[in-house]
Amino acid sequence: MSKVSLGQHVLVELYGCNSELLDNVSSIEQIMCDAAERSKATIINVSFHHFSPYGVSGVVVIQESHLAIHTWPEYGYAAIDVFTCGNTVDPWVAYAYLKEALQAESGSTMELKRGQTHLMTRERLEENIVRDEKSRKIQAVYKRNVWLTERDENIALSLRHKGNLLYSDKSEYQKIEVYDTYAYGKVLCLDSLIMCTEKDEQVYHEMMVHVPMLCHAEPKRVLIVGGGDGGTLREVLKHTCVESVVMVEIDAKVIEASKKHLPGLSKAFNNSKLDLLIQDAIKYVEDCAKSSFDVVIIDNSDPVGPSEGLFTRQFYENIDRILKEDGIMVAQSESPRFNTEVFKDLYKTLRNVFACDNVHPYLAYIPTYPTGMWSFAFCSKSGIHPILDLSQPKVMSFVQGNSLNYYNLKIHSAAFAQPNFVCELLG
Ligand code: SPD
Repeated sequence: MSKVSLGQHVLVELYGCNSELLDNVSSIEQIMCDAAERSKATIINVSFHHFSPYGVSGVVVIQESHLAIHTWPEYGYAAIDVFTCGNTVDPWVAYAYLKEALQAESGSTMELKRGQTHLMTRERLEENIVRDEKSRKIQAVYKRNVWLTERDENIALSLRHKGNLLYSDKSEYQKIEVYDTYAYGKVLCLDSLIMCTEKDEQVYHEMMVHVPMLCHAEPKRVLIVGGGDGGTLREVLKHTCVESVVMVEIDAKVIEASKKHLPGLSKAFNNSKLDLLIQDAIKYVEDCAKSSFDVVIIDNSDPVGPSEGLFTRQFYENIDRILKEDGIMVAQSESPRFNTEVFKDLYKTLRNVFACDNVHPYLAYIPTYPTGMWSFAFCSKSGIHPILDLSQPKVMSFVQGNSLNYYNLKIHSAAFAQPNFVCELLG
């Protein structure tokens, strides 16, 4: 008896693939769609995710079943399955193409016959009533469904993006990418971690800058550590009393990516008050003269890779030294919910350096950062209090004169209110 099946399911193992390709969600999506089309399948929908730190998973739903992939860039390995029904689609064409496109050194396959007809009996089911011929046709136009996912082992945040990366490069410090997402506009990622999105970057940058700048009597000289996207600089320059800004960013490619794709953030880079230094801020603050700045803003990335050294006691001792007597420093201090240990350690360090009473944590709500709850550390050298010493008329006139997205007088005070669990973390 000849054995006929409803479908062919080819399980594919590809070894020694190009790791960079395996970690690029847009390329993987494109290659999988090309494989489907070459094997004469009709694509219905696609859904692809990138995971941090690395790896891509995705599926191409075809009228004749599906193609799916899971990649392990760190092993150069891809697990793929090509499931086709009927006899118009050839899964072996897809296999040959995928092996070549992913630059696999070796591949192996296993074929399963799915739905063996001699083991089943066919029932007659009523067909759905269709009113016209048009509605019978399956739409050949599919919607790209590609996702950027930032996650650790327990929590993930995904943003759907338009498919092709706008910018993708590797510097000697990190991987830099810009995605175009549907909900949050363009997104800058460093080593697959979201740094800012066009839609909610104002929250971060306004809170990071206006809180210390408006607490200081007259900030004339400002230092920005990091901040390569330009958002912090843009906000600092809204304060007309500023005479000069030194910005020390380690990675010129972050600035390049922002200038190319995030004009709303990077528009202040050609301001004549700016002295832009591409160098390691740790070294810069070590060499910098005592009492050089009124305000220092630490706009660093998370404490992995190039930013690790910006969370140490030695670094903050230097910041303390280079601040003037009435100087103020603000540092982004991660999420108390997500980066709990880093948060606790950082505040311990800051309290040792600036004295406990001179360190004031404050919060803001940034949906695209892990947990949405983000914190900043306000540290003053001479004991300036961020609420008691604030000139309310000054804040109101600043807010009135600048069309801000998030910051205002009430937010300023409210931001320093701590939920109980944060108070506990801080001891
Ligand atoms: N996980 C997000 C940490 C963001 C810290 N800095 C962002 C830079 C924006 N200028």
